[in-house]
Amino acid sequence: MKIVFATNNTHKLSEVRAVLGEGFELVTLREVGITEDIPETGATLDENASIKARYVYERTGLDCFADDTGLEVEALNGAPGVHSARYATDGHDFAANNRKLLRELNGITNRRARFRTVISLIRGGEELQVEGIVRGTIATEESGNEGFGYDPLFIPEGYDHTFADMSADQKNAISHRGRAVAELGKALKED
Ligand code: ITT
Repeated sequence: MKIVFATNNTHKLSEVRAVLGEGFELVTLREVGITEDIPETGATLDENASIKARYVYERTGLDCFADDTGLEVEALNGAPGVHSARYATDGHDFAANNRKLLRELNGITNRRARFRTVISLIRGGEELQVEGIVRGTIATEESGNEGFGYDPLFIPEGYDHTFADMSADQKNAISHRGRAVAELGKALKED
């Protein structure tokens, strides 16, 4: 089954490919001729996932899906949340974002956080949303070289090491995106 995944993030693409598995041919934005950044103007993850998926559908008419993900930190009232990509700077500077998060949590003992992924799927013009959540805590220093973004600081519940210390398969088995994509896979297989 051919479907466009509306992302410019190559880490996401390989995670989603691994979870969806055989049977789905993921087509990239570049492959359908969309090279510009899709404006993410929504106030929530749900709105942004929808905006990205609709942008692609309106231009291509193809079945497609988009995800929007945020890290929600309890002691920071849910920040960085929908602003996760541009927390410290205007660009996607993962290292600067992680430094800022550590600064903001300096001296704070409540380190509870969660990653939330919302996926908007548009199929035959009909839109459907699924979600995946993983709870955990923010470490006091970075650890690990795998994954991307906030992975070196996020310790999932029930583990004593970060997502960046895990293999891609281990992260996918328990992660926000892994869970959301598993739901997406079910929805795609249903009809
Ligand atoms: P696209 O919009 O092109 O898909 P993006 O990197 O902007 O890519 P998001 O808006 O969904 O993706 O994610 C916002 C930020 O949240 C992202 O830049 C990372 O810093 C962080 N993030 C997302 N998923 C993550 C994950 O699985 N592990 C760690 N950090 C993640």
